[in-house]
Amino acid sequence: MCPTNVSPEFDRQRQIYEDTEDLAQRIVELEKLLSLAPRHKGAERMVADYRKKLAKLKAELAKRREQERARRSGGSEEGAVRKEGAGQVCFVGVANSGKSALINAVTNADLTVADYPLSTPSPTPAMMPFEDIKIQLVEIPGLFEGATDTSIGRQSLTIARNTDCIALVVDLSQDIEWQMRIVLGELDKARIRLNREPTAVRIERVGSGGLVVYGKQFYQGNIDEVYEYLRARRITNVIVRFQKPATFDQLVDALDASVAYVRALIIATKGDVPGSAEAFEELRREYGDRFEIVPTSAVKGENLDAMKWALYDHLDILRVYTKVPGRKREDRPLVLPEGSVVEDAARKIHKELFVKRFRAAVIYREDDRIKRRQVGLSYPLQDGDVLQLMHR
Ligand SMILES: Nc1nc2c(ncn2[C@@H]2O[C@H](COP(=O)(O)OP(=O)(O)OP(=O)(O)O)[C@@H](O)[C@H]2O)c(=O)[nH]1
Ligand SMILES: [Mg+2]
Repeated sequence: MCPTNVSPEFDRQRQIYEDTEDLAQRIVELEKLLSLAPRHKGAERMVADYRKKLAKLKAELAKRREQERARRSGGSEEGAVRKEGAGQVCFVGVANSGKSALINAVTNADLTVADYPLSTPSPTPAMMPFEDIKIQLVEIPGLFEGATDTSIGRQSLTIARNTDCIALVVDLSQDIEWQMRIVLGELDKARIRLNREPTAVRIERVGSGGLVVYGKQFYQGNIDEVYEYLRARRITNVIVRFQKPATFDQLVDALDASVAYVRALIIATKGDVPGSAEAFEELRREYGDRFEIVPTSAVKGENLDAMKWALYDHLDILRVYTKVPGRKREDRPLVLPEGSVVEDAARKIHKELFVKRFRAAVIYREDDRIKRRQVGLSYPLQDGDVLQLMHR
């Protein structure tokens, strides 16, 4: 590399970078080095070389992580929780945050509630009856720094990555910042992204055509690093579409099939303890724009209905009650993903009869001025709809 006029800080950082062996740390040091790099013309070449190096190191790290994951997924399934009910919510928090007490308060479960850590040693499911359906709640053993590196932590987080919703249980009697740092940190290490937009970057692997990037204006950074990263990972034919503002990290996530995007909310608990109002304010100030926050107290049974509704809302499902002409509606609703239309319900009941030989559908809506309306197969359903199907 040609000698360039550089600052003493840069020189020092270069030494640190060159002496660092750990790959992840090397990346951090190189990023620091780049931030200290001179901006004049004579240094351009050097900076470009370092940037290429950085892309290579990141690609190497991604590859190692993938290998690690492949190794781990060969492990046992012991302690796995079978999904049941209309949807599943994982209760995640530090030890003693009050997860078990909350779950006991809204289910028939009798989990151990105790003031020592890890009183719930493995992932534990319970069923919560809610508005004619059942929602499965799973307590994930208390997280701690480094939990992802333990076998029980990995097993627990595998459940969390495949769940429908994560409830972050925050204890208003313990330090808020500390809890959030631990919990968000471990989830992030497990490649679980909360309330993140998975559609900001779309990746399409193609057989030929080279590297094509659309929506460059959305990329928040130097677009060269995108090409460098792809080349360094030996991805030669791909279409990358930035559809919304996106960072380098989002690009890396999008290329990584193992990243999970999960809806999440915060359940703030122990609202009965002194000082909890201030703690709740802090929580709202720091995290209110990223998460819905429901304040509760398991001990006093406060706001548990609001919690149930918030959990339900985060599952993004609809309840649709079917009805036979001349009879009352069914007691148990069909459960469909939000955004479903009449045809989705018809398919679930009896495809031959109600889709292929569809004649008409009638929807009854309680909170509607029009109480009864005749609709077609493409009509969007709403939560609580009563649906009557007729076939030829
Ligand atoms: N004041 C108050 N204390 C609570 C509340 N909920 C739980 N606790 C207490 O907090 C401690 C921990 O409660 P658990 O429900 O066992 O907490 P956990 O998160 O399940 O703990 P682990 O399973 O060990 O991670 C116990 O001493 C509970 O009595 C609450 O709403 N108010
Ligand atoms: Mg517990």
